[in-house]
Amino acid sequence: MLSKRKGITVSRQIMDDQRLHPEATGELTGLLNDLVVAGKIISAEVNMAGLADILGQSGRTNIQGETVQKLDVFANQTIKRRMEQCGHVCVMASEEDDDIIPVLEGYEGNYTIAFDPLDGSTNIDVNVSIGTIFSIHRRLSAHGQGNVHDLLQKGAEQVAAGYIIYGSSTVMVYTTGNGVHGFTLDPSVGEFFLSHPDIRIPETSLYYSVNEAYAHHWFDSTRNFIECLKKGDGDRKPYSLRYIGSLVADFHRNLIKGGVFLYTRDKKSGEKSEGKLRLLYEAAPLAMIVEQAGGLAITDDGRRILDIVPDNLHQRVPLIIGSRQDVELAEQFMRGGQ
Ligand code: FDP
Repeated sequence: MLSKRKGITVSRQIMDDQRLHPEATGELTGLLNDLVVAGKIISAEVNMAGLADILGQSGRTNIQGETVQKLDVFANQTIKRRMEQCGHVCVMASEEDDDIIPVLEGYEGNYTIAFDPLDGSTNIDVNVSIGTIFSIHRRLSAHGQGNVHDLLQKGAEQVAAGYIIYGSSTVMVYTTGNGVHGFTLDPSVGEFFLSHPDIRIPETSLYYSVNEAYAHHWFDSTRNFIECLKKGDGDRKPYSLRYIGSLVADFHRNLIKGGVFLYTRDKKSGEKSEGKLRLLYEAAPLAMIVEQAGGLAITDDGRRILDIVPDNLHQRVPLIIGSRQDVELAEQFMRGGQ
C-alpha cells in the first residue's frame, strides 16, 4: 500500500515551487530534475562501490592538492555529463576541476551551477556518509557560453541550493528560497519521496561539530567558545561532540537534530588564511539552506557567508554554521565579546 508519505515526489515538489513564480519558464525545474537523475546514478554507484571496483584512489590530485578518489571522478563526470546537455546551464564549476567547465554548444541555458561532486572524500572507502552539494545562480552574461563572472556571485543571489547525502539512505535536501524540504530515495521504485517537509533547524542544541584534534592550534576565540559549550552554563546543559568528518553529513545531522559546525582559521594556517572549506561548493549552498531553515552561517570574524562575493572559484572560507542561538553565541566569542 502506498503510504501517505509516498504521495509527494521530488519532481512534484519542484513543480509546486515553480508555481510560486508565475514568470518562471520551467528552466530551473528542468535543471533540478536533471540533478535528481544524477543523484540517483551516483547513489546507485556508491551503494555498489565495494563490488564495482570503484573504491580507492584515482592516482590524481586536485587543485586543492587532495587525493582524488575513483568515486570522486565518477560523480564529477556524471554531473558534468547531465548538466552540459540539459539545456538549462551556461557554465559550471566543480570542486574537482581547476577552471570553469563549458557546456555543449547550442545547449546554453540561463543558469550556472557550482558543485562538490562528492564531499567527504576521506570517508568514501569506509561506508560513512558522503554527499553531493550544489549551488545554482541565474547567469549575468546575456547569452551563449557563460564565463567565470557568471559563477563568482555571492551566495545571497543563489536561486537554489541543496545536497544529496548518500548515507544509511539517500536523502536529497534542497531549497529554492521557499523553505527547505528533504526527500528520501526509495530504491525499490527509484524515486525520491518527501520525508522531511519544511525543515526547521532547532533554535539551539546540545551538539557541536569540530575537528578537536586541531585544538592546540586554535585561537582563544574558538577554544573559549568550545570550552563554554562543553562546560554548560546556567540553563545551558553541557554540549556533546559529534564530528563525522564529511561536512555534508555533519551539516545534515545538525540541520535535523540541532547543532553547530565549525571550521575556523587557526594558528597553524594563520590568521590571514581562509580555513579549509570552499565558499562556492560548500559554505554558500549550505548557508542558503540553513538560513532558509531558520539557522545562521558566518565566518569566524562574524561576516554573513551569503554576503561574501567570491574572487576566485576555489576560494576557501572559515565557517560557523548551524542553530541560530549557537551561532550567535559563537559570534560573541569570535568578536571578542566573551
Ligand atoms: P574531505 O577532506 O574528506 O573531502 O571539504 C572537505 C572535507 O572533507 C569536509 O567534508 C570535512 O568536513 C572536512 O574536509 C574535514 O576536514 P578535516 O579532516 O581537517 O577535519
